[in-house]
Amino acid sequence: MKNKETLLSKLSDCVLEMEDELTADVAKQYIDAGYPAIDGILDGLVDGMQRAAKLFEEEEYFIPELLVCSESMYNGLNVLKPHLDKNNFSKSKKIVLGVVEGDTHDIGKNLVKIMLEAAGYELIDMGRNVPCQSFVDKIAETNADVLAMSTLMSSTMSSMQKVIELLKEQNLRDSVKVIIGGAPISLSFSKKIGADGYSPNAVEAVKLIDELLSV
Ligand code: B12
Repeated sequence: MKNKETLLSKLSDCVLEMEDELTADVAKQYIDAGYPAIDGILDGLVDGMQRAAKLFEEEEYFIPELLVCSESMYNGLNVLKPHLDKNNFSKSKKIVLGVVEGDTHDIGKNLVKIMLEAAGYELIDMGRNVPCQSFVDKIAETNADVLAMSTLMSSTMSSMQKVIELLKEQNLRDSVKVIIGGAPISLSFSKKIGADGYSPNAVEAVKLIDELLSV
């Protein structure tokens, strides 16, 4: 049986090296060996995606490579996700989640969704490039407890502020907690625009929401 570290680095390499189908096979070997799905996702698949992102910044990988890397990552996720330790108690709390207007980066948002679902929350996923007013309409329609917005681009960060302003104008701000995240987001930006919180990754996002809702 392969040891955990070997399989984790193989998972990471599979994503980086665009091993589309092999990623799922290695993920199966990892699960069959009895290792925890959460580590396989974060220390294997996400690690590979982060290494790919670094090569993109260094202009060694370009958009087509990144797309195949993300496809490999999703192939592995499909295998690992059903094995995440689920909190079997539904928390009876609803979260509206989406990527803001102008931005189509959704890998991080999808990871946040997976972790929150595993923690027992009900997720309403609005996808990516979501118009500001659509977030507000969805909060009004669903009475959700939390609005979670993601962006990876500095040019679209201002949409988050716009959504908060719209919530205020439509008297909905006090009925929903707003959290934000994504690579260019910081705690100080979150405070500046009047959000209730920020977290740097998907695991911390669960803790943040648990705290905000006192569950
Ligand atoms: C993959 C990628 C793409 C893929 C996206 C595929 C997809 N479906 O998502 C493709 C190739 C399509 C793409 C396209 C573009 N991209 Co791009 N892309 C990236 C790249 C390399 C990695 C992003 C990623 O997936 N990271 C891995 C995930 C796991 O991390 P993450 O998203 O940060 O998410 C984690 C946390 O941030 C957090 N989180 C995320 N969301 C949320 C939300 C909440 C509520 C919380 C609490 C936490 C949280 O939790 C997540 C998991 O732990 C980044 C570079 C980088 N280093 O980030 C550039 C980058 C984001 N892209 C960039 C750009 C400019 C573009 C393009 C305009 C084209 C171009 N010229 O390159 C287009 C965008 C078109 C558009 N309008 O949307 C720039 C943005 C620059 C900026 N600061 O504004 C970056 C930074 C690259 C660069 N340095 O130039 N891109």
